[in-house]
Amino acid sequence: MPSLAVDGRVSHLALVEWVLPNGVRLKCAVARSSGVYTLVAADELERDDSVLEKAVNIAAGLRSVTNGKPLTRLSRHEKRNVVVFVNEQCLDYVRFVLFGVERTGKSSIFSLASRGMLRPEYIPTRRPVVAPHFARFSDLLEIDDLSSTDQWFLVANRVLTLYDLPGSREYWRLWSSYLKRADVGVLVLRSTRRGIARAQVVLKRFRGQLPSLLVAIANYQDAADAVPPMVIERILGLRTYGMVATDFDRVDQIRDMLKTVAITMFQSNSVGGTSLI
Ligand SMILES: Nc1nc2c(ncn2[C@@H]2O[C@H](COP(=O)(O)OP(=O)(O)OP(=O)(O)O)[C@@H](O)[C@H]2O)c(=O)[nH]1
Ligand SMILES: [Mg+2]
Repeated sequence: MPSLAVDGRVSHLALVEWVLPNGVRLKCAVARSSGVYTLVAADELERDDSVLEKAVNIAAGLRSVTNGKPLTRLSRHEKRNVVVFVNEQCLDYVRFVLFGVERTGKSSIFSLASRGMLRPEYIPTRRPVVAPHFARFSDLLEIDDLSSTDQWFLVANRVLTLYDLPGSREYWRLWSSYLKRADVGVLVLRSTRRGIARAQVVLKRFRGQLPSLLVAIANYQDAADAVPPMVIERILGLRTYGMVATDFDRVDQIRDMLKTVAITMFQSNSVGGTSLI
């Protein structure tokens, strides 16, 4: 395949597809800059331009990260910088934002999903929190086979990030900036008539600022007067999942729900994730 000048210094030389002995199909882009070749492998669903762009960006930036030194001569610290740089260029993220009025169980859901733990007591959230911490996934590039790595935040080779916002009205002005950048908005509500009414107020107030993919979690399904998720789904007009965020046995359920929604999103965008090999 002929090389194509991208910015005068970097050229992407090839985009090839190959099949591993285990039958997995990969798509690889090779880019060259200052005599250094960069190969980025992605799964077959990823768009060609996305794989090429990653290879070109890494090739273009690598020299400044390594100060022109060969990779074999880098110190531990410099190698770390390379890993961080490549991660940033390669990883695709799916950003979930939990929002909803106070005391609906957002932080309890956040804790269950991200730490696999219950929150011992109610502490009102005062600033947005995100999981996983960067350090948790910055080593992913060193894993040979990501598909065999079972982490709650990995789905189809993408990193799922979960944001927990403070629910009290005084913090609502903060929400817009998070909701605007969200891939998936998760409206958390109590499954009572009053909880539904309060969720409707939120939906109305933030209309026009919500991400196109929006789901609801009907929490407090253990309440005596809990309205079933299917009924809430019809009232709100949103795909709704039932939850009891104080039930430790729901860890897998909440994690599966996040992954299912993320996969639905990829399918509707028909974009695959980058394979970090
Ligand atoms: N019974 C029951 N209690 C729950 C459930 N989910 C959360 N709680 C309790 O509800 C209270 C509020 O939970 P949080 O997760 O802190 O609520 P929040 O939405 O993060 O609240 P803010 O940070 O103020 O916005 C805590 O005492 C939780 O233990 C549930 O499904 N059932
Ligand atoms: Mg909270």
